[in-house]
This record gives sequence, structure tokens and C-alpha cells, in this order.
Amino acid sequence: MPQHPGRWRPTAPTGTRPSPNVDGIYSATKPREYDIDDLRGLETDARVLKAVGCLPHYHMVYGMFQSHLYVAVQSPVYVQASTAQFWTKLCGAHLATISSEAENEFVASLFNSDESFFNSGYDPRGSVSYKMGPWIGLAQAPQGKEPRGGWHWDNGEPMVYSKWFANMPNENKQGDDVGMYYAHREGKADVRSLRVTTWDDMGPLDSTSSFVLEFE
Ligand SMILES: [Ca+2]
Ligand SMILES: [Ca+2]
Repeated sequence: MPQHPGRWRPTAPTGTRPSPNVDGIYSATKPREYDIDDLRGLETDARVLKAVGCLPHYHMVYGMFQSHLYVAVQSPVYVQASTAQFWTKLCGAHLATISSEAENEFVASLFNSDESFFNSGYDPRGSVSYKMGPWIGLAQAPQGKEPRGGWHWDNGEPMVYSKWFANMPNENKQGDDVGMYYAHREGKADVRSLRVTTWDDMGPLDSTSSFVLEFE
């Protein structure tokens, strides 16, 4: 039985299904496009087929954590939070909600393998070299006291764990009530080796090149 190109099976010998109970990255570790017709017959997890089918031509890295499927989606154009939410709903998923350090580390492992998941640059106003990573389901209630009040997950889950970047959330500009992965280094720096595991509050007009879906 031919092995699907680019499919990395960390625990299973060729031709057998990995257990959905085993945490790990199930796609190639670098973002790539998957063809739904190639996967049919090889992939038995309906959620993987759904993700691949609803996001044609998008490059992705996906894996399983505690029986949930997470898909880091790389977009060829920068996307605002509303666009990420649109695709997420279309796929029948929600933007990733993070409830523990282990879950945060797992989700970070999906997108830190490739710079294409980030909107990176130098901000002369703050004199920092930043890396803006994927959108996740961070949301702030309109009545929440700025900058730290009212944060929750946009699927309704309460926030029992958080991993804000230093001094975030900071309501840098009015309406910074959604969030994504983010980190920076002081001054002009090469951030390619900077592993991003922290979050920042952002606004509806901010954009980045990725988002993370979670299928329960
Ligand atoms: Ca805010
Ligand atoms: Ca901020």
C-alpha cells in the first residue's frame, strides 16, 4: 500500500491507522496542501477530511491533542479575525481554545515549524521586532473592564488558563478585543528563531497569515 506523500506517522507502522487517542502531529510537519481525493481511503478521521475539504488550496499542519483535531491553516493573504471566523464556521469548527500549558505547547508546535505562519516585521514606534502568529478564539466581552476584564473564548468556554505576552492585554488601540499568538524582541532583531507561544490582544483590522481551527 503506497504511503501518502508527506504524511508523517510518528507511532504507527506504514499502512495502519494511528490511534486518535495518541497526541501528536499527523500531517507533514511543514505546511502543505492536501488533496481530498488523495486522502479518501487513507484517512479514516472524518474531521481531517472535513478540514481538507472546506479549505481547498490552503496549506496546513494538523494533529491530535486529547482526541481533538487542531489544524493550523496558512493563508496566502493576510486575514483579519472576521475572515478567520468565517472559514472556521464554514468548516464546522471553532477557533482554538487553550485550556492548559500542555495544550498551548501542542498548538504552538503546529505552527512554529514554518515562518509562513507569521506576519513578522519591525515596528519603529515601539522599537521592536515582532512576530504575529495565528488567530485563536480569544474574545473580550464589550462590557469587560479594559484591558484585562471580560476575556473568554469565542465559543463560550471560560478562560481557565492564559499565556499573554509580557504586559498584554494592553488595549494598544481602542477595540483590541480579539487575539492571536504574538511575541517580539527589542530593537532590530532576527526573529526567525523566536518560538512563539504567547498571546496578544488585537483589533478587528489587524491581520496575520494564519489561524488555528479546533474540531471536537
Ligand atoms: Ca480590549
Ligand atoms: Ca496588545
